[in-house]
Amino acid sequence: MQAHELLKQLRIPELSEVRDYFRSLSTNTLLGMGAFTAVTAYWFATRPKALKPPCDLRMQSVELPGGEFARRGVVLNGGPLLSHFYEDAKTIYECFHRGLRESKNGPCLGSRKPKQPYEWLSYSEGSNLCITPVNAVDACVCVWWVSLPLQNIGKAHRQHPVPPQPDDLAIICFTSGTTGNPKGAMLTHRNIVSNSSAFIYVTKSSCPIGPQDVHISYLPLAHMFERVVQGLILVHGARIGYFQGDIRILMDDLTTLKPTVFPVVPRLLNRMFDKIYGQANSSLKRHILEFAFRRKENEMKSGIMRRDSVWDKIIFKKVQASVGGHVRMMLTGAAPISAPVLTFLRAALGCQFYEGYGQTECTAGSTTTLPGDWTAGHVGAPLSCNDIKLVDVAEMNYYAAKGEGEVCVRGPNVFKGYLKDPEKTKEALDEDGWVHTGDIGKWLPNGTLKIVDRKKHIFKLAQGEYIAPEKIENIYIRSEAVAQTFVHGDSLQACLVAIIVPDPDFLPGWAKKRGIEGSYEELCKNKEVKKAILEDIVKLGKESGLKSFEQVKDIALHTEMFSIQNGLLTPTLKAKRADLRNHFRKLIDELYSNIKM
Ligand SMILES: *[C@@H]1O[C@H](CO)[C@@H](O)[C@H](O)[C@H]1NC(C)=O
Ligand SMILES: *[C@@H]1O[C@H](CO)[C@@H](O)[C@H](O)[C@H]1NC(C)=O
Ligand SMILES: CC(=O)N[C@H]1CO[C@H](CO)[C@@H](O)[C@@H]1O
Repeated sequence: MQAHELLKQLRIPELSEVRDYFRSLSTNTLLGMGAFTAVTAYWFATRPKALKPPCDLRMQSVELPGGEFARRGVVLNGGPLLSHFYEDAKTIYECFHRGLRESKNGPCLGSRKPKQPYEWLSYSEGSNLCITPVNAVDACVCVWWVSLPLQNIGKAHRQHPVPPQPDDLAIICFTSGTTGNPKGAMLTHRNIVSNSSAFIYVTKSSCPIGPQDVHISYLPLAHMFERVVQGLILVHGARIGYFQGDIRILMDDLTTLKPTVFPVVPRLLNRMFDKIYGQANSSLKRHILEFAFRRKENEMKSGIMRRDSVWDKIIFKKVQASVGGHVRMMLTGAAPISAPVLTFLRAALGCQFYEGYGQTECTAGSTTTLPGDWTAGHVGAPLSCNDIKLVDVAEMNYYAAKGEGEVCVRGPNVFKGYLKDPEKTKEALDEDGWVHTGDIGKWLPNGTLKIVDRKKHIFKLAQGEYIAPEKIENIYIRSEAVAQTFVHGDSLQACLVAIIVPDPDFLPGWAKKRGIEGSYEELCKNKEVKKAILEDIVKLGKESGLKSFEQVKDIALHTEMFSIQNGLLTPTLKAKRADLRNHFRKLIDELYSNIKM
């Protein structure tokens, strides 16, 4: 995803701005206490109270009886799983009508032309649009709102819709998975409403959504994540503003729309992080940035989240302005985010920033971090619409009895199966209604879940070591020079290699610091650049605890991004590993033959 426009304006203040701030303090204060102490004292004096969390954060989930080691969110207080939050909103259709009443038929859907303000359709105008089966996005055929037997999809827009029931089909979301043919996951109204409701349930007191809220919609609708957030917005009568369709000018849409709700994906967050750090390019600036971050991090540890501290005023204001200045709630999901990046951006953006975990088969979400828990490195507690259990994966040495294993999810958000594919359905959904996700999780002592590994994409190297390439890729893409990576190996080879797509926006600056200049294409052909990137990712790998056989021995640089269009990514932006392997067969063979020589 290219978002350099969004990031162009992220910067930390010039020294002169910090100086101006100090100047604004009275001379007595400065002489009496020293500027540094003054700032710290101001921060301390204006420190607000922590948010009241929805449960004791030291124990966020409890084990259920039955000997299966299944766990349920503590927020439910021992009650049953939740399938809706509002009595009058049990289907998406009803959610929409509730939004209409809540907002008194206020603005609902907005879009804009270049350099123009947003134009809004009201809820009643929007209902004409929404109550038709919507679009085929990226192969994802999505039937929104209406419930009709499938064979009738084509007719649906012409008929007057029949209000659906909770168990009626709402969407068929085609997930191609990372291997094999696309599978159409069948999701009902109850599935979607339960996920939105679970989130409302935990955030209702800390971050209530209302008609004044604005959501920026720019993620592909193929992401159930985006749809579920839209459900959350509509049921409360808030509004949805669409971006202009070009991620490179998302920045402009953000500052025009001034959204309060901003869902994000890790790739965007990594770019923001790199950009902010990249601009703190003198050691003084870096120290100030680190110092401000540490102060805010300490506040977050005691549950405080805000953006009116002195650190926000002098250091982080620009970052916050770059996303419009009004963001109250952010959500990240869809892929793992590194803990240091999430913690830093929580501090910098100062809004309630939740991390969720889930998959299409569970309607996007199965866990979320809780309000007041601003620690990173876990994905939070089970949502109130599902239980979670971990099951043994003996071949990888994970055992449920030790609190580790494959993550399985059961509850009203779990899908009905894949369209016309009983075999695949049986693989994913067992007889007792548990979805087997293929992710490996681990329970932390405070009842939160940490995703540690992936079951499917595992292979053995020639000597028999197990390799989980996605874990390695997630570490390597943290390199500023790297946009995308594909790590390859198989049981015939003794080591790993990777295809790397360098980041077009960052590579030139990164190489320049190492004394190498040239266009993006030239740099990608340059042996020195390749060597420097290899060294950088291996260093990152080492710092992150990769074993030596988990590190790549050689890489090839490739200039074209893996994308949905060229068939190398799924509609939810995951790597299609088998296709990547075939596509890069020749390069991979060359890499191995050079290593052997
Ligand atoms: C540091 O960053 C500023 C912009 O924030 C830029 O103008 C300047 O050239 C950079 N200095 C170095 C040494 O990279
Ligand atoms: C939960 O436990 C993890 C791992 O022990 C820790 O990193 C995190 O800070 C804890 N969260 C809270 C809110 O105590
Ligand atoms: C809107 C909403 O509630 N969506 C949630 C679905 O589940 C994911 C994963 O926990 C959350 O991040 C979403 O917020």
